[in-house]
Amino acid sequence: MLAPQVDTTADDIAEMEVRGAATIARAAAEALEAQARASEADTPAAFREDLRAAARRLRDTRPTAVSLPNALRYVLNEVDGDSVEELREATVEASQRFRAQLERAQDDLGAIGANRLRDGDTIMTHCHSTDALACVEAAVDDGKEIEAIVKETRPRKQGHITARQLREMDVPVTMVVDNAARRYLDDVDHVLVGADSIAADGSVINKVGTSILAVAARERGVPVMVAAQTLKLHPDTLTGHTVEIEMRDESEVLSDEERADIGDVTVENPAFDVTPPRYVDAIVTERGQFPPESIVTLMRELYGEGTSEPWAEE
Ligand code: RUB
Repeated sequence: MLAPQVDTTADDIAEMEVRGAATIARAAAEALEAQARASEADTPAAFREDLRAAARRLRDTRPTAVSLPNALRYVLNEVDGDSVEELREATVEASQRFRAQLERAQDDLGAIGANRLRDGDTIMTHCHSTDALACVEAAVDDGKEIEAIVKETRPRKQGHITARQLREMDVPVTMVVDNAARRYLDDVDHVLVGADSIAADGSVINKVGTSILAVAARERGVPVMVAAQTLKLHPDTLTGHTVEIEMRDESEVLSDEERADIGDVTVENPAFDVTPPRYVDAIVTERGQFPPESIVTLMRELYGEGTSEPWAEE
């Protein structure tokens, strides 16, 4: 039986009430803990099946951010024990350990990323990334003056969240519409974005619009820095799989009223895009910063040659 918190969390992720790769991972791990606590299974096999079913429900919400399956895998692979009570305890502990690691990784990544930012620098952001903002926060805590040009990020305008959080850090913010980015790149020292997934060849999968920004930044000579904890490394890409790009509802782009006015058009609404490694200067992780082409070494070290699907039905 699925715990109610699993259903609620899955709905929240699907509807983007909970969003952003790291936040989704944390919520998924919390939901597995809730499932373990609520499970009424009376045999270890039934308990494990409950947990797998919960993981499947969470896994099926959004396809692009690999932090979600990586979080589920981390917790499920640590669940060991001979009785339901032992399994329950192991799940709770694994979930809590995962969340503590996530927080530590973001702090460590922030400290490393802050070293790339100098006093007086201006950054340009796209979407909202907690990993990227951890770098700014660490730089500000070091006493550096940082300014930000924040892209609105259509269609969901996650730039507003970024702007609010930067203002909470007292960082001066200039908000621009996405199409104005190139005009302002000359005023910028770094493009700073997060990632939903990093592929084995160093490609960065992030909010749609990242790739066009990175291409424009390269043309203007502005370095592109991607803040992504190792939880964003996509192990399936080691064996040649590509990362699925989520297509979202048309209504995020055109309201019913606008559609009625325009007439019959096809709307495409990809949530993410792929930035090739040649447009990325550095991937900043909690384990150090890497040129994108060398990230595969770290990926192999952390994930081996392939991955399991511990949530699969038996
Ligand atoms: C969010 C997005 C963020 C990454 C990284 O997309 O693309 O840049 O998830 O975020 P959405 P974080 O709003 O569609 O979830 O650094 O917080 O993991």
